Amino acid sequence: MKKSIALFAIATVVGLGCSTASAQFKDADAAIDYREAAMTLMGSHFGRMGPVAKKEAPFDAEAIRANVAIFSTIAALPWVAYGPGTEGGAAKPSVWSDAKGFKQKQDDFKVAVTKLDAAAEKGDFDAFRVAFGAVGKSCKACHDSYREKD
Ligand code: ASC
Repeated sequence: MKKSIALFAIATVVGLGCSTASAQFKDADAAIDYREAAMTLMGSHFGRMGPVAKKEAPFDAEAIRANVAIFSTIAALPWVAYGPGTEGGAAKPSVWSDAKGFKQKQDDFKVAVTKLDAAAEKGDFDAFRVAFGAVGKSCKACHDSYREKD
C-alpha cells in the first residue's frame, strides 16, 4: 500500500513536470528550440537596422516600418517558452531562480519595443534612432543577467 502511494506520488510529480513543459511544447527541448528560433529571428530583424541607426546606411522610413513590424511581432514570442521545466540552452538558471527579475526585464523590453514601433510608424529618423538604441540596451541588459556567455 505504502509502495503504491509512493509510486502515485512519483507519477504525479513526473506528470506535473511533463504537463508544465508540454502545456504548449512537447518537451523542454521543443521549448528551447522555439525560444532560440525566435531570438535568432529577432537578432536578424533587429541587427539589420543597426547600420541605419549608425547612419552607415540610408533611412528608408517604409523599410524600417515594415521591418520593425516584423521584429515587434517576433519579440512577443519567446517568453512563453521559458516555463517551468524548460531550463537549459543558453538560459542561465537565474531565469527560473530569479523569475521576478527576468519578468521585469521582459516588461522593460516590451515597453522599449512599443516605443520603437511608435517611432517607426511615425517615420521619424531621430525618434527611430533613440528608440532603437533603447531596445538594444534592453536586449543587452537581459542577456548580461540571464544568458550564458558564449
Ligand atoms: C542584436 C542582437 C542582440 C542585440 C544586442 C544589443 O542585434 O543580436 O542580442 O542586438 O547585441 O545590445
